[in-house]
Amino acid sequence: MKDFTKEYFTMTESDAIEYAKRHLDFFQEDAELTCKEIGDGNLNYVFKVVDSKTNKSVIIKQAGPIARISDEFKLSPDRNRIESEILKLQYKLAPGYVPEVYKYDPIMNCCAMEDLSDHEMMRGALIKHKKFPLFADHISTFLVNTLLLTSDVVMEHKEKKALVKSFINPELCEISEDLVFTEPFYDCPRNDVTPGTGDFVKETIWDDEALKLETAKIKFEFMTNAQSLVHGDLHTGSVFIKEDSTKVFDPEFAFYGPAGYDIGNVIANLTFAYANALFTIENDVERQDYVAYLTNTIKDIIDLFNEKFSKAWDEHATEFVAKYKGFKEYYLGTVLRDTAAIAGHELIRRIIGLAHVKDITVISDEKARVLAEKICLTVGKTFILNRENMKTGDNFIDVLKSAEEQFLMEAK
Ligand code: SR1
Ligand code: MG
Repeated sequence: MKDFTKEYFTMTESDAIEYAKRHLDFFQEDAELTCKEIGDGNLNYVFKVVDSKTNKSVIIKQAGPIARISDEFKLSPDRNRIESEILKLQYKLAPGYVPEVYKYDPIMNCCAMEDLSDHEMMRGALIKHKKFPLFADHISTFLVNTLLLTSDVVMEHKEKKALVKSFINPELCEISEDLVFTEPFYDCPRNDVTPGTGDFVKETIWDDEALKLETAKIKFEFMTNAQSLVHGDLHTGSVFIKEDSTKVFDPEFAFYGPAGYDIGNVIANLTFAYANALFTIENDVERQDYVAYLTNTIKDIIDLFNEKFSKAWDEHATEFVAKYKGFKEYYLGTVLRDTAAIAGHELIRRIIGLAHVKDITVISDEKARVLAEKICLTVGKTFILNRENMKTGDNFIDVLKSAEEQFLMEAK
């Protein structure tokens, strides 16, 4: 029998059953447990353990020592502590929008949490062109609560600094520094560019010195602006969703960084869904309807974020200078600027860099996929260069519509 209390090892499905029986106070003595490893992310092992008698289930998530996507990434399994701790904190800050964590185990570097099998992964659902009319309301509340309430605007500054220290996440931040901010902007061997998009990437991204200068400024913002406790990887694969419920999970990239990092990732990943819809829905009426749904969702997220942030600031700000006339507007303006900058980076890095998104890779027609990629790159570049002017939902949508128009015209 394996000992889970002495030394870390990576678990198999049968180990996870043993672990659940002996170390989780969750199932009854006579439970008949089955287990399946269901992880499809880039880094971890996710075991779903089910009692076939009662259908009761739990998720055990274990951090492995190397990334699944590539053994070039050696990662401390301590990221599981970061993930467990931030999930517990966000569960309090944004009740209803985060799964419940039952246990964190620092020896096995795993945590046990609520099984959300009645939800589906949002990216997959969007690729199936499903609609979630409550998402904009849910995610904007999640973003305002987790980002504003962990900032110096609201928190006692020494307590906030203690959190900054506890969420120092150097290895996972290094992945983002490389994959999001550095590698997509030069001909890095780790990039993975669709052949038909190659010339466009060279001309419009790699050879554009003005763009590269802006990406350098934004990278340093990412590394030095300890503004809010961010999720750090809030793409649509980090959201479980159903009609009336949204749950944000997988925050192992969490650290104190610019608040716009999370909002920008949400906007960019909805833009990938938008590009997918443009090129995969054949029926004109259905396509226009779904594109309109995504357009409104993106617009609503920005506008609701603005509205709720402003209200939450008035209710919760404790910092003395937060009440100075004009400071809230200035601060919110910088968050939106960073949102556009990060949305731009996410849009570019998922097309050029190592880690792609299914919304785009599932577009089977090569010509259509290249067009979708060019739209994403153009929107991303415009977000970065025009970030100071991006303040409302309409500002974001205008950039999207004009890139779409440009490339659909060219395609005709
Ligand atoms: C090596 S990990 C590649 C990507 O997967 C994660 O979800 C992050 O987005 C990271 O950049
Ligand atoms: Mg992940």
